[in-house]
Amino acid sequence: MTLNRRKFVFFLTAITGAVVAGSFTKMAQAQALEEPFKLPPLPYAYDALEPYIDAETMMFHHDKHHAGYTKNLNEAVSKYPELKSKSAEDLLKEINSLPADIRQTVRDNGGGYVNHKMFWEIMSPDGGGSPTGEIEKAIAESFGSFAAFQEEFNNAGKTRFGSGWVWLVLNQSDQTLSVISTPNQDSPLMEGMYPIMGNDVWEHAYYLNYRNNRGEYLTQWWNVVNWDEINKRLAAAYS
Ligand code: MN3
Repeated sequence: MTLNRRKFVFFLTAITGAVVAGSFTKMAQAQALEEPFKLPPLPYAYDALEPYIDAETMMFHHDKHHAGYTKNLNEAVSKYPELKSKSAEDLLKEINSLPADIRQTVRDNGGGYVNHKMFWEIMSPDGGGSPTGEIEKAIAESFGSFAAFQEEFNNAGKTRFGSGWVWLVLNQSDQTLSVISTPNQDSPLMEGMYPIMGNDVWEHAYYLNYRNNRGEYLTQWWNVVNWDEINKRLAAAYS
């Protein structure tokens, strides 16, 4: 009797456990389906890029701004289940064929989601210095020298009126590299270009530390540029 009772309790516990585990799995699956886009964690501490980018800027930029774009992108696609299985990058490439009622929201927030995912990765506390590897060659071939490239990039960032981004892109039509800037959160992917690297020139990216001096921010930013990651993106651009 005691044994049977023990067995019964054992099975009851096992079954309850399985049901609970099963419903957690279902909840996780449902959540993944509801919210396909996840805010990636910062790959380093908030203060890792100091003194060039301060911890408070990083905290607000990642935890508030990037989190906001992620939330709004998930909300935008929530009523179109067929869009939830697509990558955010694919949504941007197809921006002009998305349902009209969410097109602008995906443009702004999908752009913000993808742009910032890249941004954290192409910076590093071990970054800075001159470009290395294939990107060094590509910059020399396309711009003459690293200094000439930096000048063009900084100038494009400085003269972008209002909020936006400055980019080094691969034009997929003719396989050439160029420096461009885009307004708001517009991504080069929307124009058939691959973003190899980009700097955020929204005031939220620099105002606490540099105030209105965007030019100084653009100059100092090179101290945290992660050339290893940019080399990976260059390879991806050509693939
Ligand atoms: Mn930003």
